[in-house]
Amino acid sequence: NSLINMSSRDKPNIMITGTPGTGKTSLCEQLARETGFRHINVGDWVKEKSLHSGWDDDFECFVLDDDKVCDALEELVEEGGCIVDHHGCDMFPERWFDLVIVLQTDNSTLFDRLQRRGYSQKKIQENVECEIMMVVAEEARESYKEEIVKLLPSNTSEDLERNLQQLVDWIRANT
Ligand code: DAT
Repeated sequence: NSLINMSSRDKPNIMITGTPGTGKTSLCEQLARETGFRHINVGDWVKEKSLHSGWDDDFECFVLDDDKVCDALEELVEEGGCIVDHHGCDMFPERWFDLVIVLQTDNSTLFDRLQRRGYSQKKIQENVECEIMMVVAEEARESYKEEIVKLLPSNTSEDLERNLQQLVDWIRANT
């Protein structure tokens, strides 16, 4: 019943979302390698194809142009077999995804990862608060059917391994 959206594609699509630093890209890269699914890192697409309307000095990030992003990804995603990696999930059409994974990381672990990434104290604090308030989890629940949204812990390498295996199994069961 998780395949309700798959009317026009043979392979499912997975959204991997979560606050920056929760481990989306690490998981997506390994998942793509193991399954042959295509990893779409939305942030990279935005930078490479200028799918934004400038830099936001306050939030220290590009201001995404949602319409441009969706137009750019539409053809690929509608074929199926895509793993979309982004820190937000409410800008995409609901029909695109058969499974929406929200990665979650404990505050102090997330803090350390973002510090290692060289983020400013302000940006670290904003992201840790976003994680505490479960902003992305809430966004996922509001944007997709409850039964396709899964929250997964992403603190340790064991978590990463377990999440990877679970998703590999899900893809094999649904292709
Ligand atoms: P994101 O794509 O969500 O911003 P990332 O994949 O770049 O996150 O990971 C951020 C850092 O944390 C990176 O150095 C790898 C590490 N990491 C990711 N997932 C992890 C996990 N489950 N356990 C330990 N470290 C992890």
